[in-house]
Amino acid sequence: MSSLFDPVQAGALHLANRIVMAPLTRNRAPGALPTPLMATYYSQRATAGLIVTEATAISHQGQGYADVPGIWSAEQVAGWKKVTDAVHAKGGKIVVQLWHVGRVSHNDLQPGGQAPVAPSAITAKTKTYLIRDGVGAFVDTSAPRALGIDELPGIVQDYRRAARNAIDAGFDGVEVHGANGYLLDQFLRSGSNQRTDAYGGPIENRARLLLEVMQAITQEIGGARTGLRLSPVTPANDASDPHPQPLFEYVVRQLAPLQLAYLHFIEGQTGGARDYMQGDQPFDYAALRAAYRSAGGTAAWMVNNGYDKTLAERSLKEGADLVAFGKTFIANPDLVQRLRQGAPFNEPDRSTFYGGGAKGYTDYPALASNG
Ligand code: 8OZ
Repeated sequence: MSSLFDPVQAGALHLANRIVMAPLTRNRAPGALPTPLMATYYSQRATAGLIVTEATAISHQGQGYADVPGIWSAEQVAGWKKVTDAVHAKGGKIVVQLWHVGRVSHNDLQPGGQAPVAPSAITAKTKTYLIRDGVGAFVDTSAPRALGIDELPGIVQDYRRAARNAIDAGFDGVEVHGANGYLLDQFLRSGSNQRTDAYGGPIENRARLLLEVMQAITQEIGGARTGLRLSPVTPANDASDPHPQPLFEYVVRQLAPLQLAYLHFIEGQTGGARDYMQGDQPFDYAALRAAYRSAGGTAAWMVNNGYDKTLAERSLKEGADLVAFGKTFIANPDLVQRLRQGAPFNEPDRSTFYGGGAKGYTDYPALASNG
């Protein structure tokens, strides 16, 4: 039986262990540019089997928070190259998480101060994060406008270009952010998608944009370098749908032919209850995986949300291939070693999660090296 510390192949990615650093928004990229400090931060965590970067905007329109990085310009690609070089120098593997926030944004963050875009003109009951005069604050998201059907090919193209940029920047692959109530999840779920065209209504229509994006990216860089994150029941960012089981089973069956590197699931409420429900039945993750496998899907199965070592090992026994750790990785750059030794963990400091500099970012201590 495999352990957390055994290597695994995820598509084209050969990973030294099954411990993944989850994507974590840190708001330390002013002007959407990756910095040398980010290279230090990620390289400190290079013993993870795989690092998934913080969510990274595919376009200016895809931005929804202050000081999050992008991957649409040559300058951003050059900044990311320093990050990937630093991680690779330490023997690590790193993919970039590709992000379009949709309605979870603010006019102040959008090109020309315009309204954010969404499947439908429904404001998300959630907050975003702005930095004004150097002071960070959570503020209500702005009212979005509904995307015209003629605008969707451009968004697919933005994802495709971002994936190409990721390879040019030296990433081992990409993870598409299809979770947590951002654009692709807004299209999937009925609470945010009330369109009456080919992208709204029945499940096949609501899944269309996500599947077009996945097809475009896998054509561009190969399925074996492409992962996807989904969160079937999370209420994050006002996401809602009363019937998640058939929706997400449809999605994974459609993804099976793409031979992705991995599928990444947030189980339950992001950062919260693992047994959170939407609709009237618990979500059945085993049935989801069975639907994917019986459709021929070969991607590694990555799980996330509130894992500790015991739960992680149980999950591997039950058929998961990879386990992503979030907040624990913020505070423990050498998490792999600590899990292996059963060493205690540093506690994360929430006050430095979003924004700031080295404090609470690159200054968490590693264990003294034992040789
Ligand atoms: C925390 C703060 C801002 C964004 C997500 C990208 O929830 C995020 C995010 C998390 O996926």
